[in-house]
Amino acid sequence: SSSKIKVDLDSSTGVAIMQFQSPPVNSLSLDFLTEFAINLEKLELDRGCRGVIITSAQPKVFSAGLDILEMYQKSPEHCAEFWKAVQDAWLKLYGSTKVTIAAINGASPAGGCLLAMCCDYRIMADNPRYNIGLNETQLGIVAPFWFKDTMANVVGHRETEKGLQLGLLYNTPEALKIGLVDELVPEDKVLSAATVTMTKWLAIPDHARQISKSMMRKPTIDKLLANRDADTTNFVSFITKDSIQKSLGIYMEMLKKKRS
Ligand code: CO8
Repeated sequence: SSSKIKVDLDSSTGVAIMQFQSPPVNSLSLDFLTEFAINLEKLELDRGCRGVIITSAQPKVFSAGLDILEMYQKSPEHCAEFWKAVQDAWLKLYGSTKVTIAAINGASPAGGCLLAMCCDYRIMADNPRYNIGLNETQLGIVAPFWFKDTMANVVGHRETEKGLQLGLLYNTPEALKIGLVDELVPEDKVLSAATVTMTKWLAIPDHARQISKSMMRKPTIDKLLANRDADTTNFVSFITKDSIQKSLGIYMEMLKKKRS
């Protein structure tokens, strides 16, 4: 199968640009997540890489989040395998020792928002049609504790409490206001702005920055590591419920009808 992620490492700067190229909407399928984790692992082990910028090669969408088809009418075994891949991608990105920057050049709901929130810094295209947030409750599903922790670590407890319950998708000025993104720039400047920020972050000695990053994130990461299997079991029993499957089916129909 063709590659869903393109990685270009500039050996002179040590900066890798990772582009999502899984049309139409970069949904996070099992294959996508597996390739993502492998690429991150490779960069992690590469001493010539110091920073990673993640962005989309698709117009208008950064990532549509988890591929709903991986959770709809699938066996419990498949759901468990899928969920382990979601956990693994999160662990690798949230725990990366590299400087990570999200260049959010399109809509970024749910799992797309999660990937962006895992980065050290977020720059979003200032387009009124783009939004970002953990909208899970709108699908009738519940973001797990480590999605919640990741959001709380970015925007604080109160905004997370509102955002999670209401399944809020924030437009770009709202996202900037609550600190869900750090910067808004014109659409065609997202990648260049990310490069400028990367240069600033790379001016800090790696070891000192890495220890500081780990100090901030380790408790959140350790919490999932200590509860990984239980979290998978929880996900599988929840997602395979008839009522939840029904909600997902209705949501998929709504996505399709929206266009006509
Ligand atoms: N999964 C699977 N298929 C998708 C997804 C998705 N997440 N998103 C879009 N698609 C499909 C659409 O159904 C459509 O298919 P088709 O061509 O067959 O009709 C195609 O992709 C293109 O989609 P759109 O026409 O909607 O494209 P637009 O450019 O108009 O809009 C958006 C792009 C804004 C990204 C829009 O597609 C959208 O809002 N998608 C849904 C996003 C969403 O709600 N994702 C939530 C996924 S759940 C998640 O990530 C976390 C779950 C946590 C686990 C919970 C534990 C129980």
